[in-house]
Amino acid sequence: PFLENVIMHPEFQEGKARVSFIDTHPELFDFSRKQDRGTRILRFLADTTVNGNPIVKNVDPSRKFRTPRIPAFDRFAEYPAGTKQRLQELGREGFTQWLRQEKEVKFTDTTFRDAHQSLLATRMRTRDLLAVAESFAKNHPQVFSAEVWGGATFDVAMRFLREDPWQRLQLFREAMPNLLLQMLLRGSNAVGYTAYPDNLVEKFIEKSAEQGIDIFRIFDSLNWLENMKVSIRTVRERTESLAEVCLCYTGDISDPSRTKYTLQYYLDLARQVEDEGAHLIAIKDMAGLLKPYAATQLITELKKAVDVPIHLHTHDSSSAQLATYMKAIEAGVDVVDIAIGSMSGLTSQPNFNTLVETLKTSPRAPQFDIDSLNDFSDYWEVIREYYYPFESGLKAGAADVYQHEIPGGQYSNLRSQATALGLANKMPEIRRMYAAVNQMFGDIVKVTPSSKVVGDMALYMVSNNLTPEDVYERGEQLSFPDSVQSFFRGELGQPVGGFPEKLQQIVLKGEPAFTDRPNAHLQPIEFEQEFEEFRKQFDSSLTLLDFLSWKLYPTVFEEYFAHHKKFGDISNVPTLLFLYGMNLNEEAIIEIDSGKSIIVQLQYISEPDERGMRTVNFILNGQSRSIDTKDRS
Ligand code: 3PY
Ligand code: ZN
Repeated sequence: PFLENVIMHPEFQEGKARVSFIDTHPELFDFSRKQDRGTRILRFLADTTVNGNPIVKNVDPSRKFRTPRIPAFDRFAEYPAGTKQRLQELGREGFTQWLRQEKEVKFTDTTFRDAHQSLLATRMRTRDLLAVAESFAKNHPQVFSAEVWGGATFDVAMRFLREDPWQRLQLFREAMPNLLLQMLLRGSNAVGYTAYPDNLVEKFIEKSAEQGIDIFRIFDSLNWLENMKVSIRTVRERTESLAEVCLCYTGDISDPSRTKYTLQYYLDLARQVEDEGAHLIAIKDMAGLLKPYAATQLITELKKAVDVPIHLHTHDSSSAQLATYMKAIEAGVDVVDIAIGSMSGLTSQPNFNTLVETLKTSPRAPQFDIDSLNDFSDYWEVIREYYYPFESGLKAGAADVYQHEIPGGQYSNLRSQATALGLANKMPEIRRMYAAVNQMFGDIVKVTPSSKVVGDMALYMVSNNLTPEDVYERGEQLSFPDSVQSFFRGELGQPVGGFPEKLQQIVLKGEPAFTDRPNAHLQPIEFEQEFEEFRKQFDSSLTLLDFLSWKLYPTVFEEYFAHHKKFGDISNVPTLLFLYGMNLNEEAIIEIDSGKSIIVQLQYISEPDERGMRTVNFILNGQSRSIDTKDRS
């Protein structure tokens, strides 16, 4: 094993190993750790092959997959300078001034975050995202920013993919040193679904900036500015990054019968957000409700009302949003969010490639190499197929989004929640109930986590055959979902126009509710002491980043940690093996550490014995190895 360690070492392979090499690399003697890693991966492969990956339902064994092609790039070439360097040169104020004066419209690519969150329930693994990150950054340095982190990715990475979310960010930073990296931050809910102590949110922001985030897109799920102030201030004062603050868009400013979220409402909010210190303002149209002519109005008036650049985000659920972008671009929007062709459309962002082509001869046309963009689209088309069990089943844009107002990112999740409750056939009823619940709640802004509250209530009512009248009449006897109770207790903050009092009383049954910031009531974290306790409880090698993961998602982190102990770091197991296990005689090369790989072949699986145990036989680096695995079927 010692010789193997030497030969497999990247310095040795690149011919860089010198006489002192063996002395300066004590890990070469670390045989057991490496073997142990191999064993743990075999354990994972055996378990997944025998029992399937628990995150995958409805496997179609006849599916055929293609091999993805990474668009060509020069691994040894320097990265062309991009917005990252421009921000460093100009500083934050200079940078936003430069942006406002640019004639070309700028593009934020969401392929690495929102697109797969909205199309594939966030299940895309780091490995498949990272495979094209360097190529993308080298081929398309004109991109304004890449959204790579935040939203649901933090939770899903640990909960379902058993990956470390921080590592994903670090890898993106390394692979894209020339582009601004952007994340979605749920204000006082950080990357979670609940309020956290202010000093946890602050530390999270500081560490995220340190690990590579340049733009924090901050929103509050009720558009309650109070909930965003800590985040805005932290980004401004404790980092060099940009605070991009959201106006979440709901309703329809072009419909005079919708009197709650009017043009004036958004202009007032924009001025407040600017006064609070936003470097940029994002219109976060999470459900894709901003219609083309409404975009003309909104962008034109916002450009007059505030001095900061305007960034437009939408979801193409209705399939009308390319038209919205054309109108917004005509009206002077500074940046729009798009996703690579094969990862665009439907509940995801509008199509990057198509927008480049349609703008080609227009005065604000951006300069992108369309052939290369199409190569990236081909890559994603192949990779997307690997994740077919997570598709939402939506086949075309649907105009009923203007009625139900379900965010693109929630759509596919709601369907799987409904399926889990045996309500898969009731999606039309659920969508209609979602709209009815929104009205019962007083017509609220619906985006994570407030959208989850509306979704939970709709599922609860459909599964219990309840109408809104039933809730008002018999509500005292009903016990509502936790998220609904928490919402009415004010734990997400205050909705625009306040809570509907009657329903609040019915849900809370006399319990008191907050009227101020819920975070202010939470005990601050004692970082030094709690971090020490955390290391004692789990492992002394864990870092402050792990501690933050645990503080944000205690149970999810604990499960992730236990999985890691049992199966090791599985982030480099190829995705088809990770999701579907191995076929007999299949061979795979799996990197277990940088530059160190194992070669695994599946040879044989025994019948289960009387305890339900199967023996799974592999060849690992040429040697036979067997793993006993419980068959849980
Ligand atoms: C999230 O919070 O994850 C979102 O994408 C909201 O749109
Ligand atoms: Zn979105």
